[in-house]
Amino acid sequence: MSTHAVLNAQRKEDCIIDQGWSRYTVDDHAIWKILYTRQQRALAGHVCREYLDGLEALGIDDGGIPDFQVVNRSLRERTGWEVVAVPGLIPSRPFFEMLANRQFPAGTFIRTREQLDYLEEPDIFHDVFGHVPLLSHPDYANYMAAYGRLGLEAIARKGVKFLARLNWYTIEFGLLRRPEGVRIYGAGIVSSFGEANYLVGDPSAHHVAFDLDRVARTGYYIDDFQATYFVIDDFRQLFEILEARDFADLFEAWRARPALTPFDIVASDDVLRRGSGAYCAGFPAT
Ligand code: HBI
Ligand code: FE
Repeated sequence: MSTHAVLNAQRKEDCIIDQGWSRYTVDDHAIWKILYTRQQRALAGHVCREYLDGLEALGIDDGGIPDFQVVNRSLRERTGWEVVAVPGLIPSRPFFEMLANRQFPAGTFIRTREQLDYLEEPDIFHDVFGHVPLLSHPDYANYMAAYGRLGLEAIARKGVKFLARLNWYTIEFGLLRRPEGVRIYGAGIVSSFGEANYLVGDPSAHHVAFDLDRVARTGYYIDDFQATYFVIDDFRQLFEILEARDFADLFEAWRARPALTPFDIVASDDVLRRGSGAYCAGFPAT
């Protein structure tokens, strides 16, 4: 199945390919090891305990690119999730349908040595090192499936833009509040050397307590570090918030409110840290 065909696929079955684990080269595995080792150093003391437990439970380590079949044996047992191989970004409908069915779509290619710090499309390191470990945590696993169900509703109600924001500020760049300080859970931070160091060391960004309606109206820059990070208390909170809301009135309510930029702070915000705002170069918000 060529990538082009996948881009037009509307059924999730048409997007799934074979990972072809035996085809990875020694250099592919060496690039995984470089990325893994570097991120473990950047994340030490700042990533949430649940993520580290997931890495260990699924046997994801610095030994090389994980074999989805091996990962899935542990993952299915724990939360019923499985990792399925796709050629890259897939259309929203099969994407949400997969999540609703506890299937996580992961790319199979790994970035080159020249792309260690940034690449456009999510590669297997972003998808598997960044996203997969937390799928072994029951509450997070439930949230991801609920997110997929809400995504299918969003397509029907022309609200995918709001789901993209919810994805961005939780699944990709979310933080957890802990007594000892915030802890990282978002895959976009976990898998990025630059953003992990920025999050840990730079005072520019705001930290605001998560609020579903607030996140749904907040735009984001796809190729810049975050000007605001949203902070949850625990994964159960995320799941229960989605489950508690009636989808029908949700999209109407979100459409009625004007969008915010990532820089904004509004009166209703529970601001945990007001950032210095010095950093962000600012790209057009989405
Ligand atoms: N496809 N493989 C893949 N991975 C994603 O994260 C992804 C996608 N397609 C659509 C999509 N994300 C977005 O629509 C959501 O993030 C909202
Ligand atoms: Fe991602």
